[in-house]
Amino acid sequence: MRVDKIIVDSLQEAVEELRSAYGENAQIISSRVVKTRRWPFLPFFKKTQLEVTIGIPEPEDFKEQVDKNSVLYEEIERLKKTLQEVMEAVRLEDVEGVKKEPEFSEDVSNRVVEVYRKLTYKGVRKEIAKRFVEDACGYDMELKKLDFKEGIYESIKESVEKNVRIEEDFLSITPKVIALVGPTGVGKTTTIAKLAYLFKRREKSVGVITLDSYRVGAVEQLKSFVKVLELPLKIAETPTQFSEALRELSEKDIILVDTAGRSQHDKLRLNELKMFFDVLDVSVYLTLSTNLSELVMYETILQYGVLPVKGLIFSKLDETSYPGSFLNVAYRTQMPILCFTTGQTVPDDIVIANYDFITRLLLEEKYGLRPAGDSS
Ligand SMILES: Nc1nc2c(ncn2[C@@H]2O[C@H](COP(=O)(O)OP(=O)(O)OP(=O)(O)O)[C@@H](O)[C@H]2O)c(=O)[nH]1
Ligand SMILES: [Mg+2]
Repeated sequence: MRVDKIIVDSLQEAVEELRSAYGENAQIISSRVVKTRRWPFLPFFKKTQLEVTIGIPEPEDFKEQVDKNSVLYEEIERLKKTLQEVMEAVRLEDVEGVKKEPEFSEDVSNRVVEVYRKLTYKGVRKEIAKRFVEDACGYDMELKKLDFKEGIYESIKESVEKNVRIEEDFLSITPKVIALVGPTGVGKTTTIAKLAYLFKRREKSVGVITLDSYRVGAVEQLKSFVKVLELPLKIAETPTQFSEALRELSEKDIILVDTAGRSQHDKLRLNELKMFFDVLDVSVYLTLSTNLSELVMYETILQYGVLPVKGLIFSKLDETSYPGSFLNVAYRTQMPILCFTTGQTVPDDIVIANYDFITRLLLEEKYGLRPAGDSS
């Protein structure tokens, strides 16, 4: 990819100029305000303009990775359509409330009703809770009702396995490059540190790259983590520097990539990130804080759909009273969950997604926040 700079009056102008000269694949990497002379011979009359850094892809850069990502993007497009409808339904439900309990297809046993209520109490939407308990049931000839096929825990776990996707064997499969993206302050950097520790404990070699050199203190925060773990850290500000850093760390089993938090509404900054991930083979995970409302989580997934997001991380589970909302999102999007984070402590407060943990989270009064990381 070739990186260039242009001076324009507005971002709109930059986008138009870029598209007409280089087509859809050219992207804006960053922009800054500059003062330019209105007339070269009169130094005092200055005009405020934008200096925009643009990336012009070379054809060979894109081909392979875009082919790979196109399947992912097709999935994301399908998901976006479903999410629009889901969001409308959730909005209505939140505003008007659902007056009626969904009807079960058959009469159900008392313990099924009890578990159904527990799930809804934890924030699982009624129709989703119904689906989860029904999938865990069979018809009991003696009771002449629907009842759990086995014990409550085993039955619900089976249902969770059927309805929720997780990244299986995440800690074992290497080599790979994993990038965490998401809104500001959701816990990306802390999660990178926790993941680095888990991989290291499994005797994998780990390198870290940060694309976050904007926020004051961001690099220092990461430096303090990697220093303790004795890991190499590279800082990349442009896609070219990023591919250079990846090359330098190519001997590692795992490369973890931290990014700057970006509001889901900031399209320009999201498109900057796209430049980094469309060209190189990176597994991108979107981090969502579970204390966000479910609607905001859907909205964030929609807006982050400009990136090849492969799966989700649910952070700050310790801060939510309704852990069920993550289940609604995971069920409705069918995006695989990579991990949960459960507190501020590095490296302990992380759980690599596993069906046992999710089932306990749904059924137990107070879920066990530890041990978990490495239970897979
Ligand atoms: N309660 C709780 N706090 C967390 C968790 N994970 C991270 N935090 C805290 O959230 C704050 C932000 O964490 P960071 O890791 O810096 O978040 P970030 O997404 O990298 O933030 P930006 O880079 O600014 O976008 C810190 O105070 C963390 O200690 C968690 O699972 N639970
Ligand atoms: Mg950060």
